Amino acid sequence: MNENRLKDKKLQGKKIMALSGGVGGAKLALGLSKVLPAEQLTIVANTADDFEHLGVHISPDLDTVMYTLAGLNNTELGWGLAGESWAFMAALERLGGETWFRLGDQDMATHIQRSKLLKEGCSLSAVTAELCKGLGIEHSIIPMSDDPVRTFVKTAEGELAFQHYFVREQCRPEVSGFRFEGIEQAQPSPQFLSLLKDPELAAVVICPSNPFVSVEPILALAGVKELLEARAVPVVAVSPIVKGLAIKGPAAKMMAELALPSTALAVAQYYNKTLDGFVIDSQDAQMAQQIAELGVKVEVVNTVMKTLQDRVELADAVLDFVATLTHIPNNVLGEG
Ligand code: FO1
Repeated sequence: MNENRLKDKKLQGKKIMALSGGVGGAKLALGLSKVLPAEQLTIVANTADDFEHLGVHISPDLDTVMYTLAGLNNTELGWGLAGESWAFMAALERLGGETWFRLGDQDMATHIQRSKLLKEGCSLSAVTAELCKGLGIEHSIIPMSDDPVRTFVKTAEGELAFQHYFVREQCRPEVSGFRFEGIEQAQPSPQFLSLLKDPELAAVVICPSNPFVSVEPILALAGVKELLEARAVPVVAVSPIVKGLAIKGPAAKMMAELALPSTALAVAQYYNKTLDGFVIDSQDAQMAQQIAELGVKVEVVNTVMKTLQDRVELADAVLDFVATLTHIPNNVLGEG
């Protein structure tokens, strides 16, 4: 299903960049990978959820996107690998080790191999390329940065490292804000930066990930928003909120705690000036007008992705929408 289905000639041969966090974003990334050939799609994954744990470097969002595009992802858990076994966890438990962050036996191979290559001085970009090759992934999946950026969640009990908040405390603490440690020093990864500057870049798709903790770290990197602003390249986001609920993860709860209405409109307002287009679910169609009043073009489609077909259809709809926002002077389009 990898034929190049870009109906609209404006995008043919052009490059699409997708920004993705974990589960929700990875679904659309998969859909895009089924519609776009490898040379036309680059997925930039959030790395601010990364953490050192049990002596290994873990990159959850990179792994979720990689495993999803490799068709190996665990659909019950939403993370990790399908058909996983947990002998390592059981053995660690017996030794009194930390088992709150579940690490499957096959998944451990990823963390061990990544950590070994990082210790040998490889960049996270180079490590990711190696792991993708091993998993037979053709499309480019790249980290947002090779420098450390770590999300800290501000709660009434003080700051929590992201995985401590998300997994160990199961998102229970009330959130009052976020801090991305290292964001001031971190640079976009080399391929991310060159794609942002690439004249062949036709659009940026912000996948339906958590805006605050999965997408914001990517946009907050030095120069990213400025470069997006400077280029007449449409930026289109797919709402991660449908009918006031996040399909997966704590986005709706976070919005409530941040005194933001957990609505597609509030997400559009959050993305503010960054967006040219916003894709909302048919169940939120009544919000389209209010969102359009922000100066954002709105597309109303089914955004709930249950099947592979849903993922492909949403990808198609997003790319068709992008094409309508792509203003390429006619003389560039050539005859016909
Ligand atoms: N999420 C959980 O809720 N519980 C876990 O035990 C857990 C383990 C885990 C291991 C590897 C990995 O790549 C992801 C894992 N996740 C787990 C999900 C992870 O916390 C989230 O995917 C991201 O950090 C949020 O996008």
